[in-house]
Amino acid sequence: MFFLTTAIDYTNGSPHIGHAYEKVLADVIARYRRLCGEEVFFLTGVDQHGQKVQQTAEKEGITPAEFVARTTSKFSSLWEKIGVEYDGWAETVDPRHKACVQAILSDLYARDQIYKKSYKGHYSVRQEQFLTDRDRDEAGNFGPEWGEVTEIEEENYYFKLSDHTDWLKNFLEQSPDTILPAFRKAELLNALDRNTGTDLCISRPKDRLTWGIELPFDKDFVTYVWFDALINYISFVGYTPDDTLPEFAEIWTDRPVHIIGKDILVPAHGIYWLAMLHAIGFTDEKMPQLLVHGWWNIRGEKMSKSLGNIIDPVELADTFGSDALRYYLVRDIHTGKDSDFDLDRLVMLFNTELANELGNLCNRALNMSKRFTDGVISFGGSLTDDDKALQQSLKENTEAYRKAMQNHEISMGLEALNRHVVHCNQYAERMKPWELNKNLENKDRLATVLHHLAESVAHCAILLSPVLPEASRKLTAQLNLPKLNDLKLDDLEWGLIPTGHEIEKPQPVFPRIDTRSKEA
Ligand code: ME8
Repeated sequence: MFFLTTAIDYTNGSPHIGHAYEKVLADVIARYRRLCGEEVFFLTGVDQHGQKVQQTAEKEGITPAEFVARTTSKFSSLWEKIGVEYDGWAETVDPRHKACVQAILSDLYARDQIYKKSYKGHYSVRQEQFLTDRDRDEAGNFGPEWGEVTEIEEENYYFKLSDHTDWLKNFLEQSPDTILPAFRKAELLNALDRNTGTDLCISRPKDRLTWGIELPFDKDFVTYVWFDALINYISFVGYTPDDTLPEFAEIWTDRPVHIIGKDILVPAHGIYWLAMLHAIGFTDEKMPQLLVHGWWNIRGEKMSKSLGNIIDPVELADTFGSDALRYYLVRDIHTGKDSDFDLDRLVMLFNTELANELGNLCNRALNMSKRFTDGVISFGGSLTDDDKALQQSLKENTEAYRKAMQNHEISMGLEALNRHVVHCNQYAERMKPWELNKNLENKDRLATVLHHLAESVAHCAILLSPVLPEASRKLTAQLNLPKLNDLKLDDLEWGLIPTGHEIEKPQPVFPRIDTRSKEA
């Protein structure tokens, strides 16, 4: 089983373009692995506890439960709108999750992995954590990223993170593929060196925070939101410490892939989560891989409420369509790197690569077949060098696509697909089927050219399906071969369209985005 997860989004606000990117990326990878014939379980969801939620709900004069129910539905309805299809949905207020978190806490407490101590220090409300001197800036102050910082002294419960850091360091050093892309590993190892010897505060006293999961061994405390949230990766697939359900063993078969943004590798996933899994008995072979993506910025700046530059994915999907949004989000960024979100590029990439190139190829291939050969695709005899070159282009670009997609490099996969589409359009220009149609003697040649174009459309529809599943289905419907969508990548060999096959009447699948009408 290929088990894929995303970060679970905070429900203290509405979804933004960064949330949409991560979920679309995961959806594309899940669909790609299904296309490869793998069984996939894709889990995503929302992170509903914590101080930020409690504070925002208080400001709005409603209970945290009411507040999270409202914001959660904004996330789930966005995923439906833009075709993010998951197998499991994590909501951390779910009693199933709560029971699992409490069982893990009880187990760790019973094994002396959790202890109580008093601590005095600076606390950041925004980040919901105690700060140390390492968090001070060069001038010795706690910078604005920490928000309001107050000095407090309180008793709390601590997880013995320090028991696991030696193991973690060794494990990471010896594992080439736990952190993807690899350049993020150095950052994590540095942080780990600085972290050695410190334990993790995993509780918050109820006089400060009530909106959380109560500690099973002390009703005056709730669980730290990160300790609670990270457990979603196992609680929603049937894990319990004592009585693990068969469901869990079927899903967590080998190494799952957690997709996360670069801001939550250190320390949350790279240190806390791996150490937590080690503490509850996961072996090295079962440790997840962390696929760390970069961020979308706006004109080089971080998206933030205070800068007022947050981009709303719902508005974008309404204006430009879900296909344009999905395509842009995985096309204009290299997985692992940051990118600048640019509406002009969204429109340009859709209009050039989809409307002008792929859309044009589909329209002309299918329209000409409809007009010149009554919609019947047939093989027309011997192959010329041009035909062979087209078949070679398809072979090479499908191979490049597979390699890129296997490495989670969606943008490069789409580039390979586009290269073949461009090749086909140039082939059509050179072969001029409209000229061939003028003379009956060219009947066989015309059939061969149209067959090469239609066959390419069939392959492109399948290669496009992880990114634009709806458009892919529209294309195979026009080819009158909806069954193509059940094919696996290994089945993609020349000859998907049987000779004598009749296609449907073509309809435009990628209508050009007219920016003038959008501005009006
Ligand atoms: O961190 N571009 O939630 P979150 C790309 N609840 N990705 C972005 C982004 C941007 N501009 N802004 C945020 C949390 N993200 C925790 C996770 S997991 C057990 C708990 C990504 O709503 C961010 O990197 O702040 C993270 O992976 C995800 O959106 C959710 O962020």
